Amino acid sequence: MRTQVVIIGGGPSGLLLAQLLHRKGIDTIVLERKTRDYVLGRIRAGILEVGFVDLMREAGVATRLDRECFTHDGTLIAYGNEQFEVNFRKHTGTSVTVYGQTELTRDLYDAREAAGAEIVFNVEDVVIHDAGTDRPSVTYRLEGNEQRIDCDYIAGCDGFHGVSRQTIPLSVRREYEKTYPFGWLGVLSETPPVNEELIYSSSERGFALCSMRNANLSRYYIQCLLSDSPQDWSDQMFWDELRRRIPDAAAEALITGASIEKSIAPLRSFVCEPMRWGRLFLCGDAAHIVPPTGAKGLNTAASDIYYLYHGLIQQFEDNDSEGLERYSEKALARVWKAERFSWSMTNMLHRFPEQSAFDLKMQRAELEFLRENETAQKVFAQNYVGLPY
Ligand code: RFL
Ligand code: PHB
Repeated sequence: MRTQVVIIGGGPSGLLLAQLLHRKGIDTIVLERKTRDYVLGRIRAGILEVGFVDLMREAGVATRLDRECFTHDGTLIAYGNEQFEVNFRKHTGTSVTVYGQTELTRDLYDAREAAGAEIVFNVEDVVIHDAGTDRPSVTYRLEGNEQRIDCDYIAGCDGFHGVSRQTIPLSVRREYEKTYPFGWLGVLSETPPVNEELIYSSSERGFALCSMRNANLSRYYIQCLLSDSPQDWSDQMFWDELRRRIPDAAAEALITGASIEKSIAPLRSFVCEPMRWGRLFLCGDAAHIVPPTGAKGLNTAASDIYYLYHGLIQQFEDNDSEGLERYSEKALARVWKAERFSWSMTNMLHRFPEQSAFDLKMQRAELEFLRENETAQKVFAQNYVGLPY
């Protein structure tokens, strides 16, 4: 088999790139290790920056998103019983979009199927060959048979545990990592959201977040121990703990119900440099991870896709390799700023096991400064809605 671009990973990064390239007449084959239902069963991101929404529109897959999304002009930040709003529109003239990763992935799968373009599910043993040469290829096993695709370029969109990053030799690859001593326990429930805007809440008992997917689907998170498992938390325990960590008015307004999904995610910051090796380009979680506090994971994947998409167009349409050569540098410049914002928001809002009384005072001073200072709010808002590409 032969194609122009092999895309490893059928998550949002891989599918978005595939759809954008398809619209420009560039052939791709997407290889996905799992099934479509498995990928759509993962409940993850919910907040999209304007850059992401623009790419969905450019890919021609934003009809349902534009119809069903919520637009949020600000977010609430709470500590103890205090709360304040950071207004994005006032400070940046823009807003963020609430639309679940599950829904946008479904839209991308539907578009790929409607276009009759290829996604190979259930692939095993994917191996990248000769990425450092002009003739790369990818082999994999499907139902026990070895397959091979020759191609011009490879996009490694296979998430944190994929094979693409590991293909970059250790002599070239540099990895930066920070793990946090806690996780997030998330619950999805068919209940109306507690508030119109998200509430990021720092409490003595740990962090909590009130988010949503639609008018009757809420997403809540609480900071938990890394040793916890979702089975340790009954629905009742979860709702009781959430109520203790959010301001009284929200706790009273909270409508609870049966959880339809409950999972724990560890928090990690991670960056791999470079993001390109020869004809292999890493995108999204394959190259970098942020703690979810700033809602930046999926949005940073989108900026990678933007740079790679434009680099590939420049190469295929104008035979100009400048965009591809500068891919890693451009993507990383934006990634590190999203890493910094996610790290600082995580530090500001969570309880850490070894925190001293002094550390707690520092957190409180930072929250009060943000509440009182318009310039600090503007900086927060600029980062939250997304830095320019
Ligand atoms: P994904 O989604 O992990 O997809 C990678 C795909 O590659 C497949 N794969 C392979 N396929 C073929 N061969 C192999 N060897 C393969 N190995 C793996 C996998 O099966 C999978 O289908 O990566 P991608 O596409 O880069 O997308 C990244 C996003 O999923 C991620 O950054 C976000 O979910 C992060 N995130 C959030 N991001 C936001 O921008 N806003 C948010 O509000 C937000 N909330 C979150 C989040 C992540 C969370 N968790 C669970 C980590 C909330 C949470 C709780
Ligand atoms: C979500 O709705 O899943 C969500 C929202 C904001 C975040 C993280 C997750 O910062």
